[in-house]
Amino acid sequence: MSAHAFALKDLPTPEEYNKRKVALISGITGQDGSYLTELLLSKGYQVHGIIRRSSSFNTGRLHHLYEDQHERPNKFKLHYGDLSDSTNLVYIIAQVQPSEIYNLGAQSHVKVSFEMAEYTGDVDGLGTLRLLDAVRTCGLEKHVRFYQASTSELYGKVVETPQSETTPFYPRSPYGCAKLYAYWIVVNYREAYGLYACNGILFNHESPRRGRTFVTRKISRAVADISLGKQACLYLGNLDAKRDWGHARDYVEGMWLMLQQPRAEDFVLATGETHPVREYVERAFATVGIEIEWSGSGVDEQGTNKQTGKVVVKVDPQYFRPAEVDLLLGTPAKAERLLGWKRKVDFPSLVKEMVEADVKASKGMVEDQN
Ligand code: NDP
Ligand code: GDR
Repeated sequence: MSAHAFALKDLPTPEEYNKRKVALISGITGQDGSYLTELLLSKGYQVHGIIRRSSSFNTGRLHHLYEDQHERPNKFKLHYGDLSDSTNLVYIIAQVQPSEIYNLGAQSHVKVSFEMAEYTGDVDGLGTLRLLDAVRTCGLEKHVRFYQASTSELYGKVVETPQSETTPFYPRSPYGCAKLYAYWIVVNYREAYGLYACNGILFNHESPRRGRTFVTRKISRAVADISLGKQACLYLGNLDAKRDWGHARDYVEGMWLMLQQPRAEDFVLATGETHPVREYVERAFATVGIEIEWSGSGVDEQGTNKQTGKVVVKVDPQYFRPAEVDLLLGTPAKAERLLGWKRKVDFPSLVKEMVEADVKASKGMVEDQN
């Protein structure tokens, strides 16, 4: 039992405690938070989430689950909080007494992190420390299992491929540097205090719920709007960057598996394939039968080349980053071997699902999932 003043009293043994299946998720309103909530509810967990107070609506991805909350108030609950507020984190953990914590909350946009470097460091780096310390303050370090949303952005500049759990890190953005701190503080708390804490080093994962400013969703939305005559051109940044793209639903399953093992370890989740941004664009337009041309001349106000009739995709340097991660390609071998994890959705199916969902949303046939 911890010597901290706020330690909870009369806790059962860690084994007994873990049988309670109570999860706390930071970043529950994000892409991964919504899929993870669905998964945990389906497994019988009581799910608690930390949401930020916002003047605009920020629970759209949870809407379908939130309605159910009224029918099953003991299964799903949201708490106001922020990773920059230690007192609030201690209060939430003391109240919820979670058996599993998933730290998904972050300023997660790499390009934005160059503009908000200190904030990103505070939330993504120190925020992780605050959550870990809140666990200790409540005396739960031997009871809670902790998942940290680590990232392939840790690899940054290419040292070797495929990137694995043993590949050295070389982050290339304030976001990557903040996540590097978070990665190591998780390892440190595991070694120093015996906390069951895992880093999931996840490569890019996408879905129809992906934030609209990330490249895959920006493209799928533009393709939908262009196909319906609502948008003319598509402007992008670096088309040559290569990413290892999987589906978010597959990846949250891996997060959960990491917390069900006999001992805490770090795992890569990836597909083992890499594709340039350019290829995503080509596949996405092909899904709706539109032929494209790169940076063509003689473009009319509809964004079409008058001679060829093709839709033009242009490069706008405003989307370039001060330092780029050129190539990400991971190996999921360890996760496949030890967790029995396997991604189900391949790259062509992912692109197709995202474009089709955005076409439906753009037509107003379904509610936009974000
Ligand atoms: P999103 O950007 O969709 O979601 C981020 C979540 O963090 C949102 O719920 C957001 O709240 C919340 N958040 C932001 N700032 C704070 C703060 N100060 N305090 C508390 N919560 C905050 O990200 P994803 O779902 O895609 O990713 C989840 C996690 O996994 C992130 O940590 C990300 O960095 C990491 N990751 C993501 C990968 C991917 O490809 N998706 C790959 C590897 C790692 P709000 O809705 O109010 O903005
Ligand atoms: P990334 O995702 O930086 O890999 O981080 P993003 O989709 O933003 O960029 C992927 C690649 O596409 C290039 N790109 C563009 N990117 C954006 N956003 N907008 C554009 O117009 C554009 N044009 C080209 C980028 O330069 C980049 O090379 C994501 C986030 O989810 C992180 O939180 C997570 O840790 C990593 O994935 C793994």
